[in-house]
Order: sequence, then structure tokens, then C-alpha cells
Amino acid sequence: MNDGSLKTPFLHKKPSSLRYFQEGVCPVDLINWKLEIFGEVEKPVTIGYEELLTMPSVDYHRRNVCVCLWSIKRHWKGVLLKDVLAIAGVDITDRSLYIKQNSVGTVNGKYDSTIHLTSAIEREAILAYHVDGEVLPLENGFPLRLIDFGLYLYKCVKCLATLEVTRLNEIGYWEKYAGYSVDGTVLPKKYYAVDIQRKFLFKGTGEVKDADL
Ligand SMILES: Nc1nc2c(c(=O)[nH]1)N[C@H]1C(S)=C(S)[C@@H](COP(=O)(O)O)O[C@H]1N2
Ligand SMILES: [Mo]
Repeated sequence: MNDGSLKTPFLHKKPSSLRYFQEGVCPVDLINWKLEIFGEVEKPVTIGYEELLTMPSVDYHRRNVCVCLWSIKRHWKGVLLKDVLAIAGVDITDRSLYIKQNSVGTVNGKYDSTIHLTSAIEREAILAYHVDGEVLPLENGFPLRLIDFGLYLYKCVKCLATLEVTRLNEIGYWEKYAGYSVDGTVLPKKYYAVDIQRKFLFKGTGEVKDADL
């Protein structure tokens, strides 16, 4: 599948994904795995992996940022969050809605995070199933992972099991344990770009674009 053109430079320098998997890697059997969408929806739905792969997809080369001050720009393929929520008939214009993401989890529990729905859609958040032309590795959140490029990575749940549409902006895993902000917008700071092996001073807020480097 990978023709090599989608490689990320210096990927081996990226901090290990295992370090960022608090509940441990979640092995998933795709036969039984489904994404469940429920809560403030017209009709609750479950969507299988094969069905996701047949939906219109997007290919994004965008940067994400960890609150621990590293960042990396990679090639992500997946479906737009907006398109998946449309299947459940979610009112994406309702600015009082949030999405609580839950991971499949392990014996150590589940990882969760809640994000503002309309903002995520405006930022073209995705549910990713490929990275750099390969099926998402277990460590990066196989089979499906939400990514909102304007938010720190702790807001982007790997190994996604459920999306609950809710009016409660709940405090998530890292917010509870590490005191990170519930909002999670990427803030103006000095970050390290793993893929270009240098620091940069980000003066904006939200997604880091090439012009910010
Ligand atoms: N299920 C799950 N998703 C998660 C986490 C986690 O512990 N469990 N950690 C988050 C944090 S803090 C980071 S920095 C990123 C790391 O993503 P990566 O492994 O692709 O680098 O995953 C996020 N998503
Ligand atoms: Mo993180």
C-alpha cells in the first residue's frame, strides 16, 4: 500500500507511542469491533470497519502537537468526523454539543476525552485509519483514531470505541490526572518539530501550519 512517498522524516526520533497509551495497547478483533455513536443523536448507530473504508475519505498532511512540547507532521487518511456524525443524524450546527470519545480500553481501564463538536468540525477533524500510507499500527490507535489538529494530542483518542454526543464538557483522563486544560487548544509556545529536527516558536493558537515554522 505504501509507495514510500508518504514517509515521515525522522519518524524514529518521535517519542514512543507506547509511552502515550495510558491504559496499554488495546488489541482489537475487527470482526467484533464497531464504532458506536449515541447520545444527542437522531438515531444511535454502529459502524463497522469495512463500512468506514467505503465512505468518502480525506488525505491530510497536517501537524499534530503533544502538550509535552513535541510535534510531528504526518500523512493521515480517514473520514471526516462530520460525515460520520451525519450517519447518526447529529445536528452539527448546535454549538452546545460536545463529543465524548472512549477508547476500547484494556484491563487497566479506558481512555476518554471530550471535545467541542462544532469547533472540531470547523477544524476538519478526522477519524483516521491510515498513517503514512499504512494501516494504523496498534500503538498509534488501530483501528480508528480521532484527530483534531487544533488540539493537543491528549484530546485525540486512540483505539476508538464510542462517540457520545453530549451537552456535558466532561473532564477526561489526562485532565483529571495531569491537570491539563479541558479545552486542549494548542497554545503559543516553543515546540520541537520531530520531522524537521528543530524547535520553532508558535505564535498562534490551534493548528500549527507550515507558515508557523
Ligand atoms: N486510547 C488512548 N488514546 C490516547 C492516549 C492514551 O493514553 N490512550 N494518549 C494520548 C496522548 S497524551 C498522546 S500524546 C497521543 C500520542 O499519540 P501517538 O502514540 O500517535 O504519538 O495519544 C493520545 N491518545
Ligand atoms: Mo500527550
